[in-house]
Amino acid sequence: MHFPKNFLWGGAVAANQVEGAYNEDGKGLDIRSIMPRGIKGEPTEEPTPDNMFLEGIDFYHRYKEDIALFAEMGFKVFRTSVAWSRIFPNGDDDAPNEQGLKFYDDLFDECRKHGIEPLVTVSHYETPLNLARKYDGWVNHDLIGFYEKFVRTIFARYKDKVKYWLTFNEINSVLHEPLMSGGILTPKDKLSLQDLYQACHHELVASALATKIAREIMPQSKIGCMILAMPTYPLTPNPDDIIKVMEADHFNDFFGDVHCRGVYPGYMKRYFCENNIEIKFADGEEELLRENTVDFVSFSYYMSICESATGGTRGEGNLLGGVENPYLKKSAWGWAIDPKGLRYTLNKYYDRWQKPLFIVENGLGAADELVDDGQGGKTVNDDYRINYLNDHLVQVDEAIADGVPVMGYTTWGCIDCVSSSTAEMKKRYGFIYVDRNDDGSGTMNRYRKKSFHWYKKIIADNGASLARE
Ligand code: BGP
Repeated sequence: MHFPKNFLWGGAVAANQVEGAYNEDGKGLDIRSIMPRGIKGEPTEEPTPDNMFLEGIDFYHRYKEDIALFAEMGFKVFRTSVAWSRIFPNGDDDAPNEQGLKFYDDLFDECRKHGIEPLVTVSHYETPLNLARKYDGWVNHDLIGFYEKFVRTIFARYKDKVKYWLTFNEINSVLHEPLMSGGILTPKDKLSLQDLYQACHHELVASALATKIAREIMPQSKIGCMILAMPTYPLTPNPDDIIKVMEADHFNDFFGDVHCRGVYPGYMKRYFCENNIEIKFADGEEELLRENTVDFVSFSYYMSICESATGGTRGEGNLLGGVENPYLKKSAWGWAIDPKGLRYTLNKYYDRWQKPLFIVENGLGAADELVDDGQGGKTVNDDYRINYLNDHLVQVDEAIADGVPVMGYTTWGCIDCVSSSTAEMKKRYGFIYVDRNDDGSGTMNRYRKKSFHWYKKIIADNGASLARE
């Protein structure tokens, strides 16, 4: 195996999917408070009792127990986010909420106590609801100022506790899910391309600004962008399919290109021109983008898709969707399982951007069954999850052997949490089972799954015991 000695093994969650305590200690509402069906249903006017995000898995009160379990597995790194509305309840408040700041002080201290390095996403699908209602989220240029205030506050506060930061979760997803990703309340079918791409511009500028501020406040820090990676394959060798793939890739690579090169690529200028989109750059924004490119590129990887110029069956799946690949099996939620696509992505991204890469999400969402473990306790025999993770990690190893610098790997939902797209508890990713059900029942007790013990071993021997075919 080729994993470097200092490889950052760990797991990932996001505040809105685990913390719960949605209105405690001065927290304001965020867009999740009105998304009881995730992206599969209409937002509600106000929070409703069937909304699983409101209580999450009660991580807010149980984080010590959970971090102890991560430490037991040997985590070197734990990725979570700072809930913006815990710090600035309305997003546009004058002063931060001290109780919110204190919570993350304690959380990061707890990680450090166990020798776990926090990896923190500044904005992970949890824009304060007031910013969505009053400003239509990132469509409005003012969001840059509110975000700037948020990052200055948390960078100054946690500069000695957090070294690794990500500016926006899956920044490219705003093109597909404007509310979840960009806090944009205007329905997607009514949102103009002009406003959508202007919102992207505002996020890109805010990301560069965060990078600049991080370098001023904490020169030792490492700042990354975060991209939803979904390799696109041509359905056939027809050159029309190849061009279709190239164009589909451009809409995702655009975000990495700006983050790594500091300028808008020519293909986007062409697209803007042909679609009467005129991106408004405020004074200084061009320099800001150029001078503040990222230290590393992080991404989520779950599946690949195909594209075709002439149709094909469009499959279920992760936010971007695409044409089904006849060579791949799918998860119970319709996501195509493609470990080799991860090696391909790592190579492609490194060839393109020449920056260290960090896989900050990967995993299998499945409906687990809690059973007796034969020793008086309970467990889940999740061999399917072990196989999925094993096969993906073998491909990470292959990419490292190809010469790609990979900083680390954090599995998604290392403890069961509320699904981002469907708002279900039933879709579980964790090494740790949480007794919580979609009807609101359950004790919230935690149980180690079979994969818990498997991952512990993989971390302990730095991947040496991964199974090769
Ligand atoms: C990504 C998000 C995560 C996450 C994951 C799995 O898009 O960054 O927040 O939840 O996908 O998706 P889901 O929870 O919908 O299965």
